[in-house]
Amino acid sequence: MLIKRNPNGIDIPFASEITPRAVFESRRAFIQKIAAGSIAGGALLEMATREAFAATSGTVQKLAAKANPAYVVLDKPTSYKDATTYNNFYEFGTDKESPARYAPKMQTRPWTLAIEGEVRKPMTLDIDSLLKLAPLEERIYRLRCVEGWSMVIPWSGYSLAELIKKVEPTSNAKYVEFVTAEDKEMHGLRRPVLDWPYVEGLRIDEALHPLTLLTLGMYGEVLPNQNGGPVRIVVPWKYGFKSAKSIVKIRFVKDQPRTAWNLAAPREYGFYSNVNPQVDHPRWSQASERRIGEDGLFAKKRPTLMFNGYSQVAPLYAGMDLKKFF
Ligand SMILES: Nc1nc2c(c(=O)[nH]1)N[C@H]1C(S)=C(S)[C@@H](COP(=O)(O)O)O[C@H]1N2
Ligand SMILES: [Mo]
Repeated sequence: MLIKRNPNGIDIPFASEITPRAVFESRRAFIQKIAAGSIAGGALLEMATREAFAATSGTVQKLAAKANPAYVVLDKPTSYKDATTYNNFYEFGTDKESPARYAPKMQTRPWTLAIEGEVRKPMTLDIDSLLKLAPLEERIYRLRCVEGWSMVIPWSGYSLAELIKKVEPTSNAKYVEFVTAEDKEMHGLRRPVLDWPYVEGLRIDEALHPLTLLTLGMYGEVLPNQNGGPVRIVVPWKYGFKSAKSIVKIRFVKDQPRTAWNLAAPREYGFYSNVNPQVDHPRWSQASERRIGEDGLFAKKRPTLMFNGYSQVAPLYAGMDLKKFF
């Protein structure tokens, strides 16, 4: 996001993976069956998730989560390898490869998440309590980075609303702020790239929307640190940077919180940052995107969808000028 790039926002592609032929064939058969109407509902979901899981690490701790068909996009999931080696996590360095190299060294146990501010029941929860707070669901979401690329990731977690209910926000709680850890392994903190710690925020109704996911895992396993382990937020209708990684604090506040990217470049990154193909970034178009894994020389870009395709959130912004509140 700081790096100068061409107007389409394409950065240097990493070594792309070629889909093995067998996977490709089975996917084609799968899609033909969907088209013919011979697969539906649960079976469809099960196949989609099995495919997503085909290439996990195999070494990371498994995490049981029940697929929630209401929150599954049918786009082909990004390979586990791409999702865990092409990351934005500036605390570990500003290039795409550094998070995978350095983040695994961060200690994620013990880890606590403090929930405070305008709530009747402030609490500090460790990862085991977070894992038990509500049933873990598997959801396959699109993630659209403001830089112009996207992925499709099967996350495990539950609606942030489940946690919000437990702490009982007061009527003063109009916004929610998320604060990322400052860890000794985060060498990026030594450089003033952003005003550390990384902070993000949502309006309370956005935070309460069932799509907003408190995330503890992906691909059926514990969340890798480079993807925001042990706990992060995922807000799929907003640009990726709204989905703060490795959080240690959630604060309920009265006034719109400061956010790291808005502080760094207010003209480029607004508080809302809803995915919107009609509102260009000042330095590049947001009309289309490059899906990671489809980035061969001749791969076509995909059109970017309003709210990243999550049109159910539109009522949250009824009557708002989304060019002004970008
Ligand atoms: N703390 C923190 N959270 C962060 C970032 C970051 O640099 N620091 N990068 C964001 C950006 S720009 C994106 S696109 C997503 C990427 O998530 P992923 O690596 O799991 O795909 O994380 C977001 N969360
Ligand atoms: Mo991003």
